[in-house]
Amino acid sequence: MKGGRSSELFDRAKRVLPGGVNSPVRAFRAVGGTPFFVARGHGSSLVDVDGREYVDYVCSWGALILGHAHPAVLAAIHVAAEHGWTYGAPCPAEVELAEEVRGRMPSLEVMRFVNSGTEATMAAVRLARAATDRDLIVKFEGCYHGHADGFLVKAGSGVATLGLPDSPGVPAALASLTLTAPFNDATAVAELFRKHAKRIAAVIVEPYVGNAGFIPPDADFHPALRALCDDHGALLIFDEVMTGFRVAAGGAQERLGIVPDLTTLGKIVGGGFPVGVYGGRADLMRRIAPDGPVYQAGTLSGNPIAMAAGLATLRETEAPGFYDQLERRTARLLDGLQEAARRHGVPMTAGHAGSMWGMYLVEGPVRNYADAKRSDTALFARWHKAALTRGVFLAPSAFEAGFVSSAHSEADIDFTIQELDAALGEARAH
Ligand code: KE4
Repeated sequence: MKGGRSSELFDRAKRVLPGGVNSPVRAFRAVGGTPFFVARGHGSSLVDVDGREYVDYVCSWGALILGHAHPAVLAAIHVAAEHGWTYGAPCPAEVELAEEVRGRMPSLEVMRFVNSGTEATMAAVRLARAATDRDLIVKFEGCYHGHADGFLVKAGSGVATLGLPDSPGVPAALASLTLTAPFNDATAVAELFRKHAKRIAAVIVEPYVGNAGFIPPDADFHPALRALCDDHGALLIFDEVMTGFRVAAGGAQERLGIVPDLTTLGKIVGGGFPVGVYGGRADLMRRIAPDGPVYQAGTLSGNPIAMAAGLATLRETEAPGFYDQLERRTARLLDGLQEAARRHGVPMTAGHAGSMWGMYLVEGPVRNYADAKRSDTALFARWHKAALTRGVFLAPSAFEAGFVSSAHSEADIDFTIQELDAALGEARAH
């Protein structure tokens, strides 16, 4: 966006924040232009400081499954805040939310709340290493599990968006403890187990990859990972920070019928407040201090405001037909986009699971990160910019997923298809 208050704010921001942002992908580096600064969000829309309105498909990177400022969440926060907002001592809300999570995802027999997805995956990996007395971790190219040192190896999300070769500052000794394989390639994982036998503590995976765009698993991929971990005494960690309560009421593990040993959650579980969760088999989680010796702690973990927001959010998603309607609207959106791409002669590979979706501007199939990188990122950047001028906010990267919330109406979907169609025509014409 040219000029206006966003530009002024961005100039000020760049003097005090790296790249003018508090998370790299927000800087629009991959799509160009100046990021808009948000004045307010309501339902499915964001309004920027210059008064422009956008239908929002970022939804705080998947956290806002109910959309912005949902009244039930707002009311819960208000009630909670009247009584203070952090105690540094146990409170009923953290027990209630933990029981709610376990009710939805029974594999989390025991869990611990933290303040971000990064903290959750850090702790889950530390626990896996302690429980197995092994050091190596397997992750998949293009998957992102937060910014802890060991995960910044062939990572997705902002690392992929900015084309960063991993990250300086991660000691080679630490990076060498992270092995990688292509997503959907169980043979490559079997080979890693063959070569590294009893040294692999865990395999950590985004069950549906959302940090390289949207890549669904082959039907036999996760069963193969489950079997390989069982055969080799390693733990299977489902990183459901994005897929949890998103792709199904019980997350990807419910949709796929896989029981991981440990699961990490974030985003939706806090209703847009800073909450992460790691949890799983009781025999593993009982190793966490103070029950056991594996240390992990956090000043604001389980605070009553975040717990109230998470609880109110999950309860709203239990409405009859909630997930079916989200999936139908998402499918309609993608059908519209694919039809538009066909008419404009633009190759597009699109997919979704529940209301998590993505599309690549390339002929399919897209089964892994190498395939995803064939996407026409220059055309995507032009499309993104044209979409913004038409009031549609897509993730500012070809390597991020999009999200539909329950606040996205049928009229929003119609508007989006119409405007993204026109925007794609514009982008292609250049
Ligand atoms: P946070 O530390 O950002 O709360 O969570 C890290 C994380 C872990 N695991 C998965 C599967 C994730 O998707 C994430 C965070 N997702 C990105 C969106 N691609 C966060 C957006 C950003 O970094 O600004």
